[in-house]
Amino acid sequence: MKFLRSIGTAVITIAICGAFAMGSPERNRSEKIEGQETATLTDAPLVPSPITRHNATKVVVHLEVKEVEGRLSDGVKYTFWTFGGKVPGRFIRIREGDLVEFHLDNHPNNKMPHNIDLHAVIGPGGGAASSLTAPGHSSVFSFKSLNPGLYVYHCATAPVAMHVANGMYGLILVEPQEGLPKVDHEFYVMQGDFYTKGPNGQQGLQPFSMDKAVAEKPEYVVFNGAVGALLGDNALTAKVGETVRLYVGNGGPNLTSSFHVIGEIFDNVWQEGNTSTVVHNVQTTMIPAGGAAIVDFKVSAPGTFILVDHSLTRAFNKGAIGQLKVSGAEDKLVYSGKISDEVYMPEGTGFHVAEQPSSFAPAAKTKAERIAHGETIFKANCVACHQVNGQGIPNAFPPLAKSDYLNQDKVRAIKVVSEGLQGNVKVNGQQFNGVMPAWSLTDEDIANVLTFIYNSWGNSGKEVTPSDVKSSRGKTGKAVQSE
Ligand code: HEC
Ligand SMILES: [Cu+2]
Repeated sequence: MKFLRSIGTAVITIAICGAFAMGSPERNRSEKIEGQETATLTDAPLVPSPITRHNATKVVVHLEVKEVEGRLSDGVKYTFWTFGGKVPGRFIRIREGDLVEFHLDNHPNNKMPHNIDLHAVIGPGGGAASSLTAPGHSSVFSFKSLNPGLYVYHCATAPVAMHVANGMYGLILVEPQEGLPKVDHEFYVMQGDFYTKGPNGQQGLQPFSMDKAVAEKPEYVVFNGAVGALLGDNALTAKVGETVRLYVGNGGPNLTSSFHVIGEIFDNVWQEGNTSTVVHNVQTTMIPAGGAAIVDFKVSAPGTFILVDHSLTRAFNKGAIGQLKVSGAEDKLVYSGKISDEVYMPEGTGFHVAEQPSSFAPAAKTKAERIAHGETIFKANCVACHQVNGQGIPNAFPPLAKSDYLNQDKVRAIKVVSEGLQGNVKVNGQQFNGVMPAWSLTDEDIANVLTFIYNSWGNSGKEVTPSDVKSSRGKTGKAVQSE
C-alpha cells in the first residue's frame, strides 16, 4: 500500500515536470536572446507570416495610436481610437522567449492620452503602468514573452471601457517554439461592440454613448471595425481543398461572442487562445470579451460561408457577419446541392398565412416616416425572397425594383401583400410561378412597406395609405384564388 502510494506520487511528479518542461515560462525566461529584428505588423484581415527562427531574438515593435474618423456602417461615421489607424489594431507576431522592446507612439494630432495592456505581458497592467503616453509622445518598455498563446491587447486608460469601445484593441500571437501546424491561409478577425448615440442606421457622425455602454446595449456588433468589413469585395477567400486558420479575437468591451462559420466545422480549435491543447470537430466556439481563439478548418465544398456571432440578432441586425468565399470544383459526395424543389401542398391546405406579430410602431404622420417604417418591415419580412435591393432571384422570386407589375396597379399590389399570390405572373417580361405567402400585417404596416418599395430602386414614387389598404380589403375578387 505504502509502496503503491509512493509510486503514484512519483508518477505525478514526473507528469508535472513533463508539463513544465514544454513551453515553460521558466525556460522562456532564461532562453538566450540572439540578434534583433523589427516586427512587421499587419492590418486585419492579414496576419504576419509564421516565424521560422529556431532561437529567441530581440523584437522591436512600434505601434502608433491614431484617432481617426471612419466608416462604421453605410452613411454612419465614428471617431475611432486605433492602434495603427484601423480597428482592430495591427496584428503582432512574436515567438515565445523573445524579448520585446515595445514603443507606443501617440500621434501629435490626437486629443487623448493612451496606454497599452497586452495580455501577453506579465507585469503591472500588462504594460499599462509603464506606457501612459500623451499626444506627441512615445513610451518604451520591454518584456520577455514567457507564455505562448494568442492574446488580446487593448488600451487601459480611464475610462477604460470608452477607450476600448472606441476600437482600441488588437491581437498579439506568441508562437510556441515548435510553431503551429502549417495551413494555406491565415486570417485575422476581431469582434467588437459599438455604442452610438443614435440608433442603428442613423446617418452621420455618431458620438459614443456611455449610457448604452453601461447598459451593455450596443447599436452595432461588428467584425473588423465596421459593418461589411468582411463582406462582398472584402470577403475572405480560399480554394476547395485548402486549409484556413482564423485568429479570432473579441475586443468587447462587453459582449461574449458565440463564434460560428455557417456551413463549416472547425477541425481544430485552440480554445481561449491557448496553444497547448487542441480540440476537434467544433461547431461554435465561445470567445469572451478580452479573449481569443484559434480555429482551423479545411474547406471541402465551394460556396459562400458566413462568419457570425451566433447570438443571431447581432449578426443579422447589428453587423456581426462576414463571408468566406470558397472557389473550386464541387464534390457532390461532400455536398449535393439542391436535388429538387417541388411545390409541397398537402391535401386541404390553402394559403399559409405567415405568422407575424402586429406592429407597435406609432402611425406614420408623413410620407418620409412611412418610408422609414416600411424599410424596417421590408427587412424583417421580405428581403429573404426579394433581396436587399429588391432585385429578386431569377426564376424564383420576382424583382420589386423597377417592377412593371408593381407600378401598373396599386390595388393589385396591396392585394398581393395582404392576400398572397400564386400561379403565373409576368414581371418585367419574366415568368414566375411561385408562392408568395399572405401576410397578416396591419393596414398601417402594409401601407408602409409598399410605400417604401414604391419609393425605392427606381419605382414610381406612389404613396399607399392605411385607408387604401382598408378599402382594397373590402373589395370583392381576390388577387388570386386560395383553393
Ligand atoms: C417566401 C418568399 C417571399 C417573401 C418572404 C415575400 N415574397 Fe413577395 N413574392 C414572392 C413570390 C414567389 C412572388 C411571385 C408569386 C407568383 O409567382 O405567383 C412574389 C410577388 C410579389 C409581388 C408582385 C410581383 C412583383 O415583383 O412586383 C409583390 C409586390 C411582392 N411580392 C411584395 C412582397 C412584400 C411587400 C413582401 C414582404 C411583406 C414579400 N413580397 C415577401 C415571394 C415572397
Ligand atoms: Cu486609449
